[in-house]
Amino acid sequence: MGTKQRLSSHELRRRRSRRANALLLALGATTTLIVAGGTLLVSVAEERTATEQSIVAAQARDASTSGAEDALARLAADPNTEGSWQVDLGGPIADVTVVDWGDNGADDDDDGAIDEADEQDYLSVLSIGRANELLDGNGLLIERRTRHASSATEVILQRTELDLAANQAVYVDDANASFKFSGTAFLINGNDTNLDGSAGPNAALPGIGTVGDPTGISSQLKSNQKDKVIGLGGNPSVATVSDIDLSATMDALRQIATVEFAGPDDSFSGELGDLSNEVPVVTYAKGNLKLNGNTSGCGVLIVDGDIDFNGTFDYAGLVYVSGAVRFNGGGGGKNVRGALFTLGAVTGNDVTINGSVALAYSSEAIALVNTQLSSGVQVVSWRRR
Ligand SMILES: [Ca+2]
Ligand SMILES: [Ca+2]
Repeated sequence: MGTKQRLSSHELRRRRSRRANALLLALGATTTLIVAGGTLLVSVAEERTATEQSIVAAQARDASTSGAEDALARLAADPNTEGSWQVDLGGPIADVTVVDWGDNGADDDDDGAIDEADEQDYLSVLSIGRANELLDGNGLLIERRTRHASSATEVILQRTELDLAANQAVYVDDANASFKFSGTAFLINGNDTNLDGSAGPNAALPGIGTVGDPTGISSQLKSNQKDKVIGLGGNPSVATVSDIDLSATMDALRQIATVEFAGPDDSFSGELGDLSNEVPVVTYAKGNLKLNGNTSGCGVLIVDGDIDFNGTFDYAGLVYVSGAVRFNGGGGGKNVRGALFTLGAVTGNDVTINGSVALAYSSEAIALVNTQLSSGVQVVSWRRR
């Protein structure tokens, strides 16, 4: 007889049942782990999607900001920048549009009037940054990847007007300047004169203004020439005026010039701005300039050198010269309404006035330049939407 323990049928059933429970428990645990693992995989995938989407959204926002900054850089270089262009940011792009509120046929400030005076000094920049979106030439969506985004930046800007002023018709930075006045066909006039030749609204200024003692200049006029410099104080109207930092003024103005002569010696005849339609431009000559034939213009003329007025010259605005000013005889009348400023020549006469020359202070000409030319733009508001 064996000694093997015999188990009762009851005991056998009990043991089997316990093993089954353990197996079930084990199975249960595995299932839980599998379910948990599945949830984990799903949430990692969702997180990656969200991260990718937020990267794409950030790319679109950055592109939109870069586009607006590009517009501001262009406007700083030329305050008259308008139109649409695209900035490629190596993948993301920005579609940039600059609109001048003054002539766009829209009521931009929402006051019921279109392109009225209030809108004239404003412009807006709209920059739409796009990431993973491809547009055709007409701005229509061609292709969009699964993860894509766009973002718009709107900037409202105000043009800053020029603030040029004159305290005399002709300013000479050096009281010891040497003049060559020839004949009696000239008139330097400090009385405010309108563009049509009629009397302007402002009080009279000196015909010639300088820093320091003015007698050095007035003594260079012959007795029959003294009444050819008229204006405040009279006969001749040469007076001390406040010092102007002419170099700094010229330096600032040449930044906004839209017509340039490269130098060192240029000759020109024609139009420098539109005098008859009163459309001013800023002209900068980077050296000596000879104006020949028939020349007319309106705006600001900056000459970093000597200027020779030959031929006929008719100008409304402000003329700044760092060297000698020579109105040479013959070839027709020379007419400047506004103001003329000179630092004086390095050698020779500083100012030569020969022939039919009329230089008059004109508050109308100066106002025309100040209101129609802008020195730049300033940001009024910047928002992303
Ligand atoms: Ca408008
Ligand atoms: Ca309006």
